[in-house]
Amino acid sequence: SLTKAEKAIILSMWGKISTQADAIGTQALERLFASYPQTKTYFPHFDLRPGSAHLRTHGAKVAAALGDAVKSIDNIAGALSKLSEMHAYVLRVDPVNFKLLSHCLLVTVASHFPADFTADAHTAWDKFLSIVSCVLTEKYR
Ligand code: ZNH
Repeated sequence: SLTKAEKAIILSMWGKISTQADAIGTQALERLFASYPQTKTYFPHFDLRPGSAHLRTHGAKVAAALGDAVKSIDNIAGALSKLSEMHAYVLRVDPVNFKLLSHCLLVTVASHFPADFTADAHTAWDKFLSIVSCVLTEKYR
């Protein structure tokens, strides 16, 4: 779990990220589909060209869910429980894909905030995103 110092890093960086969260979510998805095109198979009903309305709407939703997790950093499982059921029972996304999206989110945050993205910040974000991914995949059977 996250240390006090790691939580402080996430909270303080989210303060900056939140002003452009939609763009960051969208860019992370663009990286996901460009670098790992197999992930596109979950979105056959979307226009996945960079900057499409679908990408921007979905990017904003993913970012909002991360914001909910940040706001409830001591109870991420509680904050994302509905979303967890949806990913397990309805969407059935293979858990390997969460590592790919987490990586793309990490790279996107790093590219937007290079000065903040120290080794400690890298560790904190990596741990935070893996907790979020665990929560979203824990109901799979
Ligand atoms: Zn997911 C959906 C989040 C991952 C796929 N998602 C979704 C949503 C959200 C999310 C918020 C919306 C919901 C509603 O509407 O209610 N995700 C998320 C997060 C994450 C994720 C936070 C991590 C981090 N996903 C994921 C992955 C994948 C996915 C990895 C694959 C690849 N999702 C998905 C889909 C959907 C979703 C397919 C549906 C879409 C539509 O709209 O249709």
